Amino acid sequence: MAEENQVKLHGIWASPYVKRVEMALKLEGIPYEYVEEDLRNKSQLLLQYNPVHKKVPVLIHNGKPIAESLIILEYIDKTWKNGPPLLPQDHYKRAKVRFWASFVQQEVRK
Ligand SMILES: N[C@@H](CCC(=O)N[C@@H](CS)C(=O)NCC(=O)O)C(=O)O
Repeated sequence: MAEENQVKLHGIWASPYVKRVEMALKLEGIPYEYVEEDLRNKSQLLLQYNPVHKKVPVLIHNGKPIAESLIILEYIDKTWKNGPPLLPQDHYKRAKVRFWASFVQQEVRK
C-alpha cells in the first residue's frame, strides 16, 4: 500500500462509535487495516494516539491520528471522494444530520 494511502483503525468490535467509522470507510471504498483493542489492557499505540480520552475509535492516516468518531467522519468526508458524500452539501440538511448524529450519541451514552 502506498504511504499516502495508509489507513489504520483502532477499535473494538462492539462499539457503535467504531461501527460508524467502519461504515464510512467501506462506503468510501477506503482500504484500511483494523486493530482490535482490549480496553482492559489498552495498547501503547492507543494511549499514544489518543492521550486525552484514551478511547476508540482512532483513525491513523499516514501516521497522523484522529480521534472522536464524528470528527473522524468529517475527516473521511473531506479527504476521500471515492463514494457518495457522507454529509449533504446543503447547509440546512447538513445541520439536521449533525443534530441527529449528536442525538444518537447522547442516547447511546445513557
Ligand atoms: N465520543 C467518543 C466515544 C468513544 C467511546 O466511548 N469509546 C469507548 C468504546 S464504545 C471506549 O473506548 N471506552 C474506553 C474507556 O472509556 O476507557 C467517540 O464518538 O468516538
